[in-house]
Amino acid sequence: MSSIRALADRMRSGTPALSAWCGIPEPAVAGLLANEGFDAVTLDMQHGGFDFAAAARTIPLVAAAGKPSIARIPVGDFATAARLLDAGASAIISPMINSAEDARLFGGFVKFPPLGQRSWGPYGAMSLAGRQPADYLAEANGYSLALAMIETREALDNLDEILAVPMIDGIFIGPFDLSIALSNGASIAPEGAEARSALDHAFARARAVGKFAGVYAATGETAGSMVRQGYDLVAVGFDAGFLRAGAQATLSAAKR
Ligand code: 3PY
Ligand code: MG
Repeated sequence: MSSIRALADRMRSGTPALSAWCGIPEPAVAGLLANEGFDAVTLDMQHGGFDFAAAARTIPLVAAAGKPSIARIPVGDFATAARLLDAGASAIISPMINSAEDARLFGGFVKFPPLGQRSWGPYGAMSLAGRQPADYLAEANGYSLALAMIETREALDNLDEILAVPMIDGIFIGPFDLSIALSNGASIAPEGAEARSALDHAFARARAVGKFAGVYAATGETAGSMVRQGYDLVAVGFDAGFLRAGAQATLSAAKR
């Protein structure tokens, strides 16, 4: 099985995926994390330093470790979603999807006709998947996942309509932005009661219609509780945080 389709296959079989989260636009960093026990690596082009060229260089290195890559695109940059899939990404996380119209525009770049309007040119992806054009065209919509980020009040209000868009495979909840939105900018409390009840609501709505539910978790403990709750995809921590935590633990042991 190629690493490209491993993410969709895993989540469809009901086995949750734990993803590392990378913002340092250096393929070696994502490659190192891919060789750890993560099931996938997410490359962040919204708040992380990845541009398309860095992501396209990173995806084959993650695949060399047998792992699928997920990419989060910048807000509204839907054309880049298709280029990342061409380069071999398995899923695209699109931030700030607030309406069914946003979801349709996004999904149209992820799925080939008849579902969407993705244009042909998956040369990196076909090589990584070991597929010929006809096979890839027949299969790609099934394993190129469109995940719509739910992280605003408007997105919560329009959640069922977003979930009903056929090109959308699932949602990915952003607890940080959601907590800022729900408190009208007063606080950032991704673990707070208001954010947790919104998360539970979004999770339940995705489940009710048989679509994937993903979420970002800042810590391993939170990620564990999300996995136990039944989320299909949990992205945890971030590369710079792993570096800092490792450096601080090592130095404090050395200075003890
Ligand atoms: C959020 O929590 O807002 C996110 O975007 C997580 O990455
Ligand atoms: Mg966010």
